[in-house]
Amino acid sequence: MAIQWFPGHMHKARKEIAAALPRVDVIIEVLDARLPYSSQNPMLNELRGDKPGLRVLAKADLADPKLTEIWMPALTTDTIQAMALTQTEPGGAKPVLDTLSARFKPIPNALKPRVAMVVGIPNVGKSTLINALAGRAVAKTGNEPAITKRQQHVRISDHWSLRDTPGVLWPNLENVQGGYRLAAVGSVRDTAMDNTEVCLVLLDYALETYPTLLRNRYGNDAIVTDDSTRTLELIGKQTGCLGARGHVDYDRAARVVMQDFRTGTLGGMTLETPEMQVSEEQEVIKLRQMRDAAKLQKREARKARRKR
Ligand SMILES: Nc1nc2c(ncn2[C@@H]2O[C@H](COP(=O)(O)OP(=O)(O)O)[C@@H](O)[C@H]2O)c(=O)[nH]1
Ligand SMILES: [Mg+2]
Repeated sequence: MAIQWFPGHMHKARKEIAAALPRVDVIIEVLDARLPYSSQNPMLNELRGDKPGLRVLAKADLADPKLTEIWMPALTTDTIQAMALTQTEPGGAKPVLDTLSARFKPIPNALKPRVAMVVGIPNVGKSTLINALAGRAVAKTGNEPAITKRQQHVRISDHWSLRDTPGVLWPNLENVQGGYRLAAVGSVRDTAMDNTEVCLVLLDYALETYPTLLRNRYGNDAIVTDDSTRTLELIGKQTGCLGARGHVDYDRAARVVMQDFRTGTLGGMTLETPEMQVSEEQEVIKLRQMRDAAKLQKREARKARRKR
């Protein structure tokens, strides 16, 4: 399901969205309620200008409702409205249509309906939303970017139509910690990350933020709040993930924990807070500056060598 992004993909996706935007009245940006920050596309804010937008936090049923509340104002701007959705419930997408109708009065005697476009990273719930709004299965399945030459529109109400192909964008990959969280929810695949590593990052956070959810699932004795490796080992024993000579198979144990997390079996968890976003963004800026400084130094050294 997850796809890997290469510069060529990103360039193409960016060009497609930019080309479509002039004919779009509202951008519906689908985010993962568990990752309201890392599931954003780093380029979209620049592309959208002051075009009106809706930010839909999908998979709200898998997130922590308290944090979803906290995130709402942080995701809202003068032109962007935020809402949380559980699309697996019948009528789960209705608030989107209601908001579109409430926010944009119909144009009297309009010949054409207004157009909305759904965008977001892979696996976040775009197709589910498009199909729910259309009232039937219209969205192309799979995560391949659009290959249709002509944009197909579907009516979703008297005054609105929707592109039936979502704009597939890449997530925020510059922040390493965010990359692990995207892997934990299953939205990116990185061959350099193994299950155990991803799971330990998830467990570090969950042990600090949601220890009770872990205790409820795996038993009090399996949870060692200051040691995620030990906790994973105990969970492995607890759930029978054993390999040669009865040693815990960490990879299998990690899969069990991530499966429990992804399906919501552990309970609603949100992996990011607005404070984390601020501090991690500062970290990324610092790293960028260091990288630029190193590049400059190399260039100067090369110049100096050439002069000699
Ligand atoms: N639990 C839950 N699952 C959802 C929700 N929205 C979408 N999904 C599931 O997430 C997966 C990816 O959805 P899809 O619409 O194909 O994502 P896309 O790649 O962005 O088009 C599917 O298995 C959906 O059933 C939601 O609100 N809650
Ligand atoms: Mg899709």
